[in-house]
Amino acid sequence: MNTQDSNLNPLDLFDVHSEFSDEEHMVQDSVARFVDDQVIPMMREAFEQHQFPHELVPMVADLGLFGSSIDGYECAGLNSICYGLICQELERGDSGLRSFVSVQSSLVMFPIHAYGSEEQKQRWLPAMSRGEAIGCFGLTEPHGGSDPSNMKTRAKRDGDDWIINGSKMWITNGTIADAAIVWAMTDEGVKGFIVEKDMPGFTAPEIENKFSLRASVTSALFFDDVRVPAANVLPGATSLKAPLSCLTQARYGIAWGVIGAAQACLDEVIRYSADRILFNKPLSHTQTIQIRLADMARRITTAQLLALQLGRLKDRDRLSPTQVSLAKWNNCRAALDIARDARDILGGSGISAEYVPIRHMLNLESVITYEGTETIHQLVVGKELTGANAFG
Ligand code: TGC
Ligand code: FAD
Repeated sequence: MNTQDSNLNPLDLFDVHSEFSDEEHMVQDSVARFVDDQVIPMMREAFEQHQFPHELVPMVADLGLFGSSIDGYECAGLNSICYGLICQELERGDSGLRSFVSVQSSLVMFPIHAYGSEEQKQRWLPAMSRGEAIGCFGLTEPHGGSDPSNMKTRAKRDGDDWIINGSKMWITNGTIADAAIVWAMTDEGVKGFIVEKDMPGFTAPEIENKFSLRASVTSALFFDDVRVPAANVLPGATSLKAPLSCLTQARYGIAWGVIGAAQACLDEVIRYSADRILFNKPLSHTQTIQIRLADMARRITTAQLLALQLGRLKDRDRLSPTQVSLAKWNNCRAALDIARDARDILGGSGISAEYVPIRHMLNLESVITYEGTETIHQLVVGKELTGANAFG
């Protein structure tokens, strides 16, 4: 944390922290400690090595961060502000780790909890909460992720079973998942299936050579006549609305998470510009740099206040997907712009992994794309304002 003579925290100029309850403070502080002590020291190497840090999984589980919003099934039952703060602190470390937790919590445990049978919940949720089972979420297909209604992966009934054929692309955790929540078109509309890693005909190769989210596993999923028993169909998921409702949960977490990445960049660049002497004075004493730092603080503050209100609406069960779209769009754009500008203020050092902005910047290129691209979220808000659907 940067210290200055003022009482204001440069990373929280509007003291949003004071709005949180004791429980929310406790959750934020414990995740922050974990990120400072365990995550940050290893993330640079994990990113450089293109390796997901598996050793963090039991620690994340011990902190109760998987499925933290779920009540019961060995989950923590925390409120939405707590979930947001968890994402924010994790992403201050690295977007790849936040992605891992987002997928497990919002895209795998959430649909099992919301749409699964009691037997599915008992089988998967406690194991996932303990980090003993890992999940992934397969919605995007190679021909175009923005329009999941044009889904080509198909499931056909065969007696009591279903046979799945098709493929998914860009799937976080795919290669390391024990269970994949797979969305497929059927004669009865879109359904959700729990595909288990050893089911014959199912493969999940890792996508190599990424320049973004290098500490996260991203995979393709292939289904070649995969036979899935009826017991693995999510009974409550009966249309595209089911996977889209999962996206709302994950996008909510991202709107909070990216604030952490932006804070890490601003923190770094405030320190760097104070120490860097150019033309006989610290870089931070120039008007242009101060304007750029002030602009970063403005964007972070706006993002924090948006996220806070979003969380309050969610906890009152009054959240609309349009509000989540606006926040995901605004906060990802803010974080990416901050990371890019922070990289530039560092000059040549900005391209070195010794400083955090370039890693956050590269990660945020994925974060602004996945869970709905910026354009998709702009069009969701446009539809809300005009009543006209510009997607069709
Ligand atoms: P549309 O006709 O608008 O909607 C169909 C039904 O679904 C409802 N709905 C939603 N419900 C909850 N949450 C949402 N976000 C919802 N969006 C729509 C809608 O009300 C309707 O309900 P009903 O009762 O009328 O049937 O559907 P559309 O086909 O026109 O699509 C709209 C569009 C373009 C917004 C949607 O397709 C979309 O969001 N596209 C982007 C796809 C996307 O974001 N994919 C993300 C894949 S997962 C991922 O990226 C994980 S990254 C993981 C990590 O963190 O590492
Ligand atoms: P496309 O849909 O082909 O879009 C290409 C471009 O066209 C974009 O710029 C887009 O904004 C623009 N565009 C689209 N529609 C319009 C329009 N109507 N008007 C104007 N422009 C438009 N998916 C999952 O299902 N599960 C995961 O776990 C997952 N993890 C991911 C992890 C990573 C690292 C990445 C990069 C992606 C992940 N995704 C995942 C996929 C992600 O959701 C998609 O990449 C995203 O939805 C965009 O789909 P696309 O890549 O096919 O791009």
